[in-house]
Amino acid sequence: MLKIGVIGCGAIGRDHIRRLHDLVPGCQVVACADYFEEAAVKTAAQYDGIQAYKTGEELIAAPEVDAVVITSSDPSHAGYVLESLAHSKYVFCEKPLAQNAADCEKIIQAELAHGKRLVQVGFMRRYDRGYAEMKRIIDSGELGAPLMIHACHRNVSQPDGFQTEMGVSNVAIHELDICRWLLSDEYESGQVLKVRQSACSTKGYDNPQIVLLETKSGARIDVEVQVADAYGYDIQCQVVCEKGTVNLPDPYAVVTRANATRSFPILTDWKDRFIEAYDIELTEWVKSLANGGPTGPSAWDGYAACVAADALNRSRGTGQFLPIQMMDKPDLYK
Ligand code: ISE
Repeated sequence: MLKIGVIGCGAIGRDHIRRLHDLVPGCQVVACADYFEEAAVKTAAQYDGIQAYKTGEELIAAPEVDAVVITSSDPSHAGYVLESLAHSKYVFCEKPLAQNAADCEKIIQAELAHGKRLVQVGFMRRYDRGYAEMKRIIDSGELGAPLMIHACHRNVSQPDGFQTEMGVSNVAIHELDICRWLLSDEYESGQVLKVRQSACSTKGYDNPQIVLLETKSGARIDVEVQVADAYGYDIQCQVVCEKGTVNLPDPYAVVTRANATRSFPILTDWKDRFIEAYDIELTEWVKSLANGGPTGPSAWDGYAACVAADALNRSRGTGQFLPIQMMDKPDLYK
């Protein structure tokens, strides 16, 4: 039985604790911690056998914790991952792995020093059945080479404190991972553009933005990013190949016909949109640790997304595509 400690008792932290407690076989949540201690105490009180710790560091050091799940705020991720590695513990870190590529490099170096993979990054879209089927079709070659991706990522709202850069580093980071995964390709260059701004968006950050990327093989990607005031949580992705296209399916929704109208609901919460992907992701993660170590998205994948995010955020306002340059891939990740 894998004993897990969860750092971060916000929305996704509580959701993962519920999932690990109710659904995922072979594990037990034994500890939680949060920057706001009351949040950890309140969460722990809802379950038998979960102890609230004052700090993430104490939780990581606790002897009963075999593996750490990090769902705290983005700026705290890298520090907790490094601390988990210092204690030789398996660690699952929600996206993004770090705030920038330099911190991801530190994580990679620390993991390399162990000589084995200990880190998995929460790029859960790879476990979504729609994306997985798209990848199967692209990889089969039946549609020829992929040439372009048109994607959009529309959110209803963001918490206070949201900033323009997070439209890339926190939101479009999902596309930065899934596009390189779908195409089995790396990025060559990228640019982020501000477009006509929505009059509904009055919180001081750019909304919408468009992310443009070119891959090593010359494929082009455009991602529309809306972080607030969209009509729902709407994720779309179309891959254009030489002989046809593949589209991400909409989530399951019942169609109502009434009042001369055909309609179906659109989800508003990202945790619901990808609920099945999260379930599969954590189930597979726990299973993989029993079988010798994580097999899902690695520290390298976390790094690749952050290298692209850094370049994109640097490009804002320059009117230029900037190079996306990664270090050589260590053997551990090949
Ligand atoms: C959130 O952290 C996610 O992962 C969602 O997928 C994304 O749409 C949202 O904007 C993020 O804040």
